[in-house]
Amino acid sequence: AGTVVCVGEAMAVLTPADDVPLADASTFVRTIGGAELNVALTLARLGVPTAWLSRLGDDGFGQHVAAVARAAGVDVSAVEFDRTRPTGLYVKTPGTAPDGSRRSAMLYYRAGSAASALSPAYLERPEVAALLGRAGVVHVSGITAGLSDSAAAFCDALPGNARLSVDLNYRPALWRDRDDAPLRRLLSRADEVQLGADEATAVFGTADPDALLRALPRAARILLKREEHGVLVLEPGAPVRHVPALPVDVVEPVGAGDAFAAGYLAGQWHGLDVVDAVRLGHRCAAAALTVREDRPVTLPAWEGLAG
Ligand code: KDG
Repeated sequence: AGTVVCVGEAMAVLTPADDVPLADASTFVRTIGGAELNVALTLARLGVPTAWLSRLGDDGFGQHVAAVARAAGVDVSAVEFDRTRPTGLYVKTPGTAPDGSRRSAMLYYRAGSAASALSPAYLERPEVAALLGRAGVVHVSGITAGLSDSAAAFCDALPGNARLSVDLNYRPALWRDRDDAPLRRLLSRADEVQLGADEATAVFGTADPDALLRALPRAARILLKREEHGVLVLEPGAPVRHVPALPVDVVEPVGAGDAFAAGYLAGQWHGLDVVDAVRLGHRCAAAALTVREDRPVTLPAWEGLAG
C-alpha cells in the first residue's frame, strides 16, 4: 500500500510545570507537537511505513524533534535543516473552559520559523521528490497552507500521484490576517477530507453532509467529526454512516484529531473496512484525550491493538 508521507510543521511545546498559570511559571516541561508529525509518529507506532517531510531549525529543538521521530521509526531523511530560521515553538497552558470542558490556551511562536519557509523549491530536492514519488498516501493539514505565502505555494505544488488526505485543522490564529483561499484549494484537491463540524461551519458556513459533499466534489470520502458524538462517513452517492466515539474523561484535548487521523489511515493501510478504520481512529483519539501530551503516548503498538 506504499509509504504514508506526512507533511507539515513540528514545534517544540512548552507547558508550565505543575499547572502554574503562565504569568507565574518559571519552569516548563518540553514536549513536541505539530499536527502532521503527530500523525506520523502514531502511524509508525501502528506499524505503517511512514515518512515526515518538513523543515526544522538547525537548533536543539529541531534536533530533538528529528531524534524523537527517528527513534519512533519515522523516515526523516528528507527533512531540511535551516541555519538561519528557528524551529517553531508553542506554549500550551491546559485549563478549563466556562462550561467545564478541558481546554488549552496555545501561544504560537512560529512566524518566520524554518517550516514557514517551506516552498515549491523544497519539493525539487531529489530526496523529497523520491519519497513523494513512492508515497501511497500524502497526509497534510490545513495548517501547512496557512504558515506563509511560500508554504501555500508549496501546498499547491504537491504532486498528485498519491492519494491526498487532508485534515482541515482550522487554526483561526493563522487565518486572521490571511485569505483562506490556499486552504480551500488544498481541500478541493483532497481525495479524503477529515474535518470537525465546527471547522466545516467556519470554512464552508455549514456542517450539512449534502452541502459538504457538494463543496468538496473531488473527495471520495469525508469524515465529519462531531466531537463526543462520533463521526459521520460521507461518500458521494452512498448512505451516510455514523460511527460513535468512545466515552472518555478528557485530560487534555490537543492532538486528538491527529491521533484520529493516524488511526483511520493506519486502519486503511492494514486493510480494515472504513467503519473499522474509523473505530481505530476513535481508539487512538481516546488515548490522546487521556494524556497531557499532544499524541497518544500510551497507545500499544499495532500488534497489541490488533490482538
Ligand atoms: O493538532 C495538534 C496541534 O494543534 C498541535 O500539536 C500544534 O500543530 C499544531 C498547531 O498548529 O496547532
